[in-house]
Amino acid sequence: GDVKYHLGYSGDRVTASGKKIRVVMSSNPSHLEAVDAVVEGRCRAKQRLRSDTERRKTIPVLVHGDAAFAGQGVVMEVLNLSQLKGYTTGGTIHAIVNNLIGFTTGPEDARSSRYCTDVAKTIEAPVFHVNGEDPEAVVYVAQLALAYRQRWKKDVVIDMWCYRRWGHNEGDDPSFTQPIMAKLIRKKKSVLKTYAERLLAEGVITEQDVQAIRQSLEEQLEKAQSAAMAQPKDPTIDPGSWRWQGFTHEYSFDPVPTAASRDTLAEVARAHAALPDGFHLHKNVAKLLERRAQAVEGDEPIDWGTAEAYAFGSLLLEGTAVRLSGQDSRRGTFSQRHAVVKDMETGQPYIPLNNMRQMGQPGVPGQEPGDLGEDGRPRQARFCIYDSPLSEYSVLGFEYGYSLADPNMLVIWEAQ
Ligand SMILES: Cc1ncc(C[n+]2csc(CCOP(=O)(O)OP(=O)(O)O)c2C)c(N)n1
Repeated sequence: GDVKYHLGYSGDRVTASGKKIRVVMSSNPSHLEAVDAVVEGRCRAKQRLRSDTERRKTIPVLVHGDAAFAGQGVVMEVLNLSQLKGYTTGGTIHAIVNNLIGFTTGPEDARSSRYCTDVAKTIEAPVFHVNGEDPEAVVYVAQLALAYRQRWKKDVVIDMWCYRRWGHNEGDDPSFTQPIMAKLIRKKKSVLKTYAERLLAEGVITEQDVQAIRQSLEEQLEKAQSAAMAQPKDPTIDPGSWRWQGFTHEYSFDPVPTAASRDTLAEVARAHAALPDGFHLHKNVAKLLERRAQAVEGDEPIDWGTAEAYAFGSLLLEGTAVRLSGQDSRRGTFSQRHAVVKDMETGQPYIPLNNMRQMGQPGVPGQEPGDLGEDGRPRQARFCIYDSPLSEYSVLGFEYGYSLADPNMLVIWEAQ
C-alpha cells in the first residue's frame, strides 16, 4: 500500500523457536504496487547467491491494499511471472489488508469482480479470505499459506477483511463518502479489546495478564520512539549488506581497462564450435556459430552478435555472472544472438556460454566462480538468459530489484 511505509529497512529477528530470520523491507515508492516486481527480483537474486535452488530459504511476501490489488495492472503482470523459469521465486505470499475502501472509493466503483483477489484466479492461486477481527484465524491462515508455499512452490493469497476507522489521512473524515459504514465502524470496539474480552471469557488469561501485555507493548513502542528521536536525521539503514561495500555514488567518465586477452576470447569462441555429440543444429545457426568460433582468428570485422558473445563470455570466465532477460532475448529479436540453440530433433536447448568450464556455484564454499574446478581451471560464472513474457513494467522492475541484491552481477533488461 501507499502509506504503509516508504523507507526500506532490514534487520534480524529471533523467532519463538530461537532461529534467526533476516527480514528485509524494500524501499517502497508512493506508486502503488510498483515495488512488487522489485521485491521478486531481489528475492530471486538472493536465492541465486545462496544457491537456494529449492527456493525455500528466501521467501517473498507482498503486502497489498484491496483497491490497488484489483486495480493496478502490474499485479497481474507479477502474478504471471510466478511460475516462469526465468522469474519464479518459488511462490509469493500475498497479504491483502482489505479495509473495504481505496482512499474514498468503495468496491462497487473499484472493480468488476466479486472479490478484490479475483485476479489471482488467473494463476489458480488459493485465496484465504479471513476475518481480520479474529487474530487466531489470521495466524492460522498465515501458517497455512506459508505451509502451502513451501510445499507447492506457488503463490498464495491471504485476503484479510477488516475496516478503516479513520480517514485516508489525518485531515480526512470517512463519513463524507461512506456515512453508513463509518457509523457502523464507530460503534466497533478495537480488535485488541474484543480479543482480550474473548480470552477473558474463555478463562485463558486474567485481567492482570491483559494489563501486563498492554504495558509491555506500550513500553516497546515508547522505547523504539525514543531511540528514533534520539537520532532523528540518520537512522543509518543498512542498504543491502556487505555486497555493496566498495561502491560509491561518485561517478567518473575516465575510461577503465576492460580489454580481454586474445586467449580468453579464443576460449569463448571455441565454446561456440563445441556442441554436445549428436546435437542436431539448424543449418543456418550452424553457419553463424562457426563464423563466431572463427572470428577471433582472422582479421575480418567482428559483427555485433559475435562481439556481444565474446564480451559476455569473457565476463563469465572472469567469474562475473550475467543475467539478460527480455522479449525473445535468447535468440535475439533480429536473429543476431542465438545464445540458446535448439536441437532440431529433440527441441532440447543448449547454451554454449554455459559450457566453457566447470560451473561455479554461488554460496558454496570452494565451488564459487573463480574457485578451481576438478580440471584445475577456475570455474566460470553462469549466463542466466531468459525470454520474458510480453510485459515491460514488471520485467524491468524485476531486473532492477535483482541488480539491487547483487551489484556484482551484470544484470540487463533488454527492451524489444
Ligand atoms: C499508482 C497509484 N495511483 C494512485 C495513488 C494514490 N493513492 C494512494 S493510496 C490510494 C488508495 C489505496 O487503496 P488500497 O489499495 O485499498 O490501500 P489502503 O490505502 O486502503 O490500505 C490511492 C488511490 C498511488 N499512490 N499510486
